[in-house]
Amino acid sequence: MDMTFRWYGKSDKIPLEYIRQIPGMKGIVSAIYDVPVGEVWPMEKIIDLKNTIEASGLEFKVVESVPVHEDIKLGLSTRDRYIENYKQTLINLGKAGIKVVCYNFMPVFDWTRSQLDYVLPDGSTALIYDKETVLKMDPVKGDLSLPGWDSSYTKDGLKLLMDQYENISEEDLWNNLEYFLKGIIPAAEEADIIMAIHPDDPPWSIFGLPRIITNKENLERFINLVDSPSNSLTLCTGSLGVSPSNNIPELIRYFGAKNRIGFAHIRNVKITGDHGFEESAHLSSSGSLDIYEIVKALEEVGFNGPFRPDHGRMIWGETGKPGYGLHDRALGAVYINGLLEAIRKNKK
Ligand code: DNO
Repeated sequence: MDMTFRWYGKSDKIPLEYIRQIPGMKGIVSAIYDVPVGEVWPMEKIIDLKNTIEASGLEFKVVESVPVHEDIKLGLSTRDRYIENYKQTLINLGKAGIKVVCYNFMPVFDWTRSQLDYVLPDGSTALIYDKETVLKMDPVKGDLSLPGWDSSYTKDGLKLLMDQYENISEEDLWNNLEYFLKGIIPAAEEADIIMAIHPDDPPWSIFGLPRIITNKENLERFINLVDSPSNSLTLCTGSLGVSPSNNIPELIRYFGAKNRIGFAHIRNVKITGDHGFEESAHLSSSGSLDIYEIVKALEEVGFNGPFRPDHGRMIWGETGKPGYGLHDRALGAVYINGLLEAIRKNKK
């Protein structure tokens, strides 16, 4: 298991040098943010990013994400051009030595929360999700926008896009995902890249849009769409873990034994009610997930891919990208190091 850290490129206020100082840190998870969704990532930009990362003594381990154009998710006739572009991006990434690409297939919106700076009793702030608040949120009205969302849409553009999804059922989305995978997985295999789909976050429908990468049954359906180790999962403990029916250590053992976990995101969450949660510190006792059992399952199943400590709270006065400050993610990293050391020594 290789410890990695997400870094948002040169505009990230956390310097690579600081990330390198986290004990056990091996690599960076990053992406190119200035190529429009659907276009090919040019080789020069990929190499430039790789060189910047390597100059700090870290490896460029994972791309998170190469976004999937909405025309592909909608199954429009224009999708073939975007699929060809996606394949070319994978070929370019393969040439640069990238081994894992994380992506998602959530219509329109990536991860969604009702509040980004909820104050916890200890004074730290965290991302939370409250069902009633989200039910009242309307992304098409007002200035609602979350950090994980594509901000390139105008309100009218967003409305048009959401209208297009009115006729898309979950089954349609499955068909469109299958079409996409059948197009890109052969290119990923050729490029020696593992495509690791990120679960929907949260793993249920929001704003009336379908979401399908949500639970064990659907993850199983997903890996069977194209039976190849290049068609794998990002096992995100916090995304799947907010559904009490998702038993994370069991999912790790099940999909790990099939060699279909390409990447892992380790984060804790505290379930606060029906479709409600707070993101907590990584420590097991801070949330609803047993991080010890999660790390143990990854070890026992022989997972040897990259993982990253995921979303942290904002602590010690830090400001920055919600979920992606330095301090709490670094605390998560050292906690996971401690768990790994203890688990490994106990095995002997
Ligand atoms: C949230 C992230 C997601 C993830 C994408 C993958 O913090 O885990 O935004 O990067 O869903 O495509």
